[in-house]
Amino acid sequence: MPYEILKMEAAEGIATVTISRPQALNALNSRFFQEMDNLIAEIGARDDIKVLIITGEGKAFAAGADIAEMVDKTRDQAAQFSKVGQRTFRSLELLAKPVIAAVNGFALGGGCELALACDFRIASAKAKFGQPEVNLGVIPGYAATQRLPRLIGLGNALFLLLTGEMIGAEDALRMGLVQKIVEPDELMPAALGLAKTIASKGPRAVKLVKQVTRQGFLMDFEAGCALESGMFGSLFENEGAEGMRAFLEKRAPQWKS
Ligand code: CO8
Repeated sequence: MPYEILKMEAAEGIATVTISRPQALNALNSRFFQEMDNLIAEIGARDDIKVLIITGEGKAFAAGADIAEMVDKTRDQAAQFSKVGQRTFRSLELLAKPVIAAVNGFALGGGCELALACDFRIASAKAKFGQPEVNLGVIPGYAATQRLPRLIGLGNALFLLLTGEMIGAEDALRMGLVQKIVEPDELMPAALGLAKTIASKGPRAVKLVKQVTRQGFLMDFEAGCALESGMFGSLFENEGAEGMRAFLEKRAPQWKS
């Protein structure tokens, strides 16, 4: 299936994917989810891509699920639409490569939920975040009710979910919703800089940090620690040995991808 909404560029180990439906503020429709599924599979299979950046074209990252596509759905169709999106965002979250959301503008509703499924978020000073579903008489359907409290705490999550209020980048930073704010012109250079930093690290260590941290977050503490020890040990059979030896020999490590 050719990509119509998602535009991908890949260079130096970094894939940048731009949601390009600016006439509808990058509202997420069925086609977006089909393309995103294909893209996640493609990036997962490409050894040359170490880090994924997602951003949006124009003044929105994504202004939510496509309201025009949703409006006439029956109860069952709407529940199904929600499940499809949840599955896609979960597979993005489970992708064995770090994913950075470079939030250029409106990240509302499903658009904010997409950002939540990324590993971390950097925001343009112009970015706006919100879960405005209650304004429309609905609730989030792509797991904001689950991810948001885990990420920013129950009080902050319920504030956003219950008021539908749109917040700016500074408030998002204060809540821990974003990790960094930069001037609009600096957004993509900053995202690429962070991606390159991560891509320069031991690739297996990067993969395991994401896996252990994400899995461990949903486990009890002792089980998470046991998972960490096992994965820590596994690195001594390959790149951990190289990284530590390179340090002692005062040279740059030679990673195998
Ligand atoms: N869906 C469809 N079209 C949209 C959406 C959207 N979410 N957002 C904007 N658009 C369209 C507008 O209709 C408009 O189209 P047209 O030019 O044809 O009239 C175009 O984009 C430009 O939008 P505006 O003229 O409204 O631009 P403004 O700069 O004046 O306003 C806003 C920008 C404030 C972002 C405004 O567009 C807005 O409020 N958008 C809707 C935001 C929203 O409510 N998002 C949440 C949607 S619900 C959701 O995401 C639930 C997710 C879970 C679903 C689970 C499956 C069932």
